[in-house]
Amino acid sequence: MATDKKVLTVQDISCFGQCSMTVALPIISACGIETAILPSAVLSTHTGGFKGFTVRDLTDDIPGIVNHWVQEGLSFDAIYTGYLGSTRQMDMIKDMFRRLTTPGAVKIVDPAMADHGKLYYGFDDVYAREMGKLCGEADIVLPNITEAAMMTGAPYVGEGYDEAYIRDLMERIFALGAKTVVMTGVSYAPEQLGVAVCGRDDKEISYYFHPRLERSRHGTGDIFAAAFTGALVQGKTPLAAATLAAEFTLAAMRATDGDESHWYGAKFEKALPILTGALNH
Ligand code: PXL
Repeated sequence: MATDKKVLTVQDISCFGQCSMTVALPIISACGIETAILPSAVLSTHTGGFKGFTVRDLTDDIPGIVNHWVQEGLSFDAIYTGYLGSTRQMDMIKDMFRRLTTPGAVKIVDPAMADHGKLYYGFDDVYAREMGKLCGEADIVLPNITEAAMMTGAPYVGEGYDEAYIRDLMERIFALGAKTVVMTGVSYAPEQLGVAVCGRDDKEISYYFHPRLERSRHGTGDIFAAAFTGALVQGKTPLAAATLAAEFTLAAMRATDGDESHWYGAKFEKALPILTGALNH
């Protein structure tokens, strides 16, 4: 049975480019869950390859929206945050965690600020450290390895690390205060890539590995995070939600392979039946 739970997601609207809000809303909806949105910024496109994009930061609009929702008595069973427009928004999100949640609500933070050893356009070390503090207030944090390193001050070593390195990154995120880490882009062999899941009190890290595809794609972290959120709110464990989300993301990437005109994102629409089939019954 689909639940009647409600999710709030806070991230930017990149009007064109298949990332952040334009993938999160349809994906969480496809999981059978009512989704409210709070846009952190509006950009004409994402920042990963387009030139001359426009940006409207919406930080100053957020307190009024939150206050109105509190007045209306609205609350959410999960709040999932992604790409943000400013460090000030992080305090606003901590406020939402307190004022807009049902008892037992799950707080999910995807740092959405870096990949392949580099911060995205417009972000700096201060942003990365502040994001670490926001992750400290989360139940579940969804970093890739670059983000985990940057927000905890750990070295980023590229490929060729071992489990002790991943364990150290996770311990650093637990030390910030987070309860569960779901780390993407983990690999101990050239032909594989996967997700590592660990709770603060778990002895072992659990993994879901899949074959490594030839190229990485923009927005796939957002696709993964949205599907993870939907599956988790539908009652899956973090490992089961991460597994389904990884399968869904891989299918979206495979559906895009070979279409060079679609360089800017992944065709997640083609893979939505995987989520509707797995979650809406
Ligand atoms: O996919 C993360 C993301 C979200 N939003 C914007 C981005 C990016 C990554 O570059 O530029 C605007």
